[in-house]
Amino acid sequence: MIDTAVLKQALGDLEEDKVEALLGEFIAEGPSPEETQSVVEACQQGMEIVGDNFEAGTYFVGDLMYAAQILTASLEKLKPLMSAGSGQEAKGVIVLGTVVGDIHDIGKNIFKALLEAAGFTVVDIGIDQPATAFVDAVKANSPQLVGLSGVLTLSIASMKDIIDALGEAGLRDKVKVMIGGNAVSAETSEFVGADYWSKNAAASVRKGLEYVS
Ligand code: B12
Repeated sequence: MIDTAVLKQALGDLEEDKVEALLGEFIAEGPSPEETQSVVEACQQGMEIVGDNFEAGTYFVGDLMYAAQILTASLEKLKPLMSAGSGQEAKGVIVLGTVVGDIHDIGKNIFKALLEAAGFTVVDIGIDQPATAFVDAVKANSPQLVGLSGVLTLSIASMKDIIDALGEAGLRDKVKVMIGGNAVSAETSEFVGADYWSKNAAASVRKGLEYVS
């Protein structure tokens, strides 16, 4: 069984070969979706180490980019093992995007992969998306859910603008708004007026299924 603390540190230390070897052994064991989820969480924590080193001035933007590359390659291998639902019949529609000012999309893409595996139709409008793009996508696709992703502190203000704009367009009570990413918390969720917040993609998919059932 994989030692998630070792994996977390290896990612934090940008040891690409070690991460690859650990994941190779883990995948060869035929892990369950739950076991895979704990490995994804360890990767997320490894990225926190990367972020802390960046803040401390020991890592630079190039290191963030390298970490993103290692994480993206790792997640490509883990995604097929992460299924969070039956994935057969259509479950509902969600408009999902990273909010304006923010270009981080690794977490959004994990959430998207899990939503699709659970049977959702995901309208992914991409990164750095303003309120008008969310409003237009909601008008065009009539989703039950809207997902706002953001990891920067400034993303909170963008999330508030987007939710306010949904209100001004008369759409707010037609959708449940979920927010996620490193920047969210109970306080920010209340501030922006979201229905749900989380830093855990699998738990968020379960909540999404609850909303549409
Ligand atoms: C990789 C990375 C990058 C990569 C991003 C590549 C990419 N394609 O995404 C690159 C190099 C491009 C980058 C750029 C920058 N970054 Co950066 N980056 C990171 C890092 C190390 C990891 C982010 C990540 O992928 N985490 C792993 C994923 C899996 O976690 P997650 O996003 O939280 O997603 C999970 C959940 O939250 C949830 N989820 C995600 N979205 C959603 C949505 C919904 C609706 C739901 C329900 C759930 C959900 O599901 C996921 C899985 O469980 C973080 C450090 C950190 N602690 O996050 C810094 C960090 C976010 N970056 C930071 C900074 C400062 C920058 C730059 C400004 C650097 C610069 N000087 O240029 C730029 C910003 C550019 C911009 N305008 O956005 C700071 C932000 C500080 C702040 N408080 O605002 C951080 C926190 C680092 C730090 N500690 O200083 N970065």
